[in-house]
Amino acid sequence: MATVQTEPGRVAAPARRVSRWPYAVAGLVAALAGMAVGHVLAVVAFGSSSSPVLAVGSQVVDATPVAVEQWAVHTLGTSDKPFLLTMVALVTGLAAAGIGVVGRTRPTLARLLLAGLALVAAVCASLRPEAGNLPAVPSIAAGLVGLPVFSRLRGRAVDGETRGMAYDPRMSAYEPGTRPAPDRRGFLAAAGGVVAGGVALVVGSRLVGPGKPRGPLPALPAPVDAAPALPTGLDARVKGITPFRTPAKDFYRVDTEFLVPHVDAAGWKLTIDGDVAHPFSITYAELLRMPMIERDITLACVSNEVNGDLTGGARWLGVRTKDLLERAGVHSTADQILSTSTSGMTISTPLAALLDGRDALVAVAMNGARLPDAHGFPARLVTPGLYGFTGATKWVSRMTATTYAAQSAYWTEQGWVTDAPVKTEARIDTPTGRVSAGRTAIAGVAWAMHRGIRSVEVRVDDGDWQAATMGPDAGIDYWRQWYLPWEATPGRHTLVARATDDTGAVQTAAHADPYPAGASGYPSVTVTVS
Ligand SMILES: Nc1nc2c(c(=O)[nH]1)N[C@H]1C(S)=C(S)[C@@H](COP(=O)(O)O)O[C@H]1N2
Ligand SMILES: [Mo]
Repeated sequence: MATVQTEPGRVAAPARRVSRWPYAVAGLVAALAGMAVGHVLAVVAFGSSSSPVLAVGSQVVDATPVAVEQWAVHTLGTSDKPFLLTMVALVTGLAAAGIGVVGRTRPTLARLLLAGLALVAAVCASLRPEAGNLPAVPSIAAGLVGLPVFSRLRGRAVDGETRGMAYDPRMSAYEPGTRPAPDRRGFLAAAGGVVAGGVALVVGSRLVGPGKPRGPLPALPAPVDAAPALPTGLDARVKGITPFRTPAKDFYRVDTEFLVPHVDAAGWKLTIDGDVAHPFSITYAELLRMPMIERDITLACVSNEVNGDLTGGARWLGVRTKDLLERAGVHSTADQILSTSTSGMTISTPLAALLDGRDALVAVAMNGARLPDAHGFPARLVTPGLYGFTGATKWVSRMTATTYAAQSAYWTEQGWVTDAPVKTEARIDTPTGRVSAGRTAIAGVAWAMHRGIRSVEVRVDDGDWQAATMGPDAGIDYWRQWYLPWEATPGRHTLVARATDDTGAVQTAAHADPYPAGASGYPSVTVTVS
């Protein structure tokens, strides 16, 4: 029970229960309305990175300790971004609800605090490396919309509360004697209307949204050096095995972007600069006129846990990275290429890996089609043998020859290694969980990009290592499928695998976490046979 304090000499109103919910709702709805308007304004006019929610979320990601980010990638996979956005909206909404309750008795303080939330978003948006012009505008608009929404809803909440009460100066929405009739329905209608309007705005902006019209694009060229037909894999013969080639739609995705960038190829350029004799820029059409090669290359993410699924094999079409670097004339002082994406992401690649003759590409197509937006349209790096975070910059727009001493990339700042050859790993795809007794197959893939896979062995419980049957070999930069027929007997069994690369080295049994140089250790699964 709360009593209403009154001025000395006034008759105290009968004590009664005061509901704080309408004030919380007022704060929450005001924040939602502001975030919706700010988001829509950002997406349609100022660049999505200036959306208040996205800007705060991006700043949170950048400030997140690596361990937490690792956890997020593994626990949530690529849904870590929608999750983070929801969290930002939720935390902001909760904070605003709390501010709304404060506003019951201290409306000015509440308005200042709400303005403070908008200010935080404005600062975050302005700090984004990919910020366009006037990045603070959507956040300021969020505040300009949120504050009056809050004042109106708070006014209605006060109406509802002050029915039959003595005038309380702290609840001073109205002068004594001028209070209108309480209006609970009006309050709910107003709050509901604001929420519905916000939803309509966000949904509407999705429809007209960021999909910039892409004019007719120049056709993809035929490769001057085509890849041989990919041999038929074990896909049809072994149930549950990873397909030999990963369709683009199933290809794992790892990046720091909230919204997949939609790059307008007509306005895109790739610039090669830094410690070079002849810096230059080329357009998409010019890039497509350069000689292209086609290669089957497997990509792996350094964040992939042992037996994890952050790997994929695809056919890439692209210009040799080396051709571009040679045209620019990289000075011998450089030791890295710092590549930058259209949204300001930076990735370091050891220069040596780009010049040593491997099929490092600036790729424009994947599995015979233009790169999907999620995988880097209009162009990305693909560097066989290096984890994606050092060799596979998507939406690449600049490649700067420099040194590790002079400039460091996003993940280098977070303590990940800079020289990151992919570790030899086998993965067990099947069986998992429960299987019925009888003949089945233990199967999976193994990779050791740029060394190649020679063999895989499997051990059941404490038995001997048994040689698996190997699938076709599509070159040292591509993974291999393998399987071992198995007579499964009832009970619990532990299956372990290990791969040997083409140099004859067996993968290490030593466990390592993904951070900072990639996971290692034998993959192991426990199955129940019945
Ligand atoms: N611009 C940009 N490129 C990027 C990243 C990124 O965050 N931004 N992530 C890298 C990482 S960690 C990996 S593993 C690969 C993944 O490529 P994919 O999403 O096409 O599978 O992209 C790399 N290229
Ligand atoms: Mo990665």
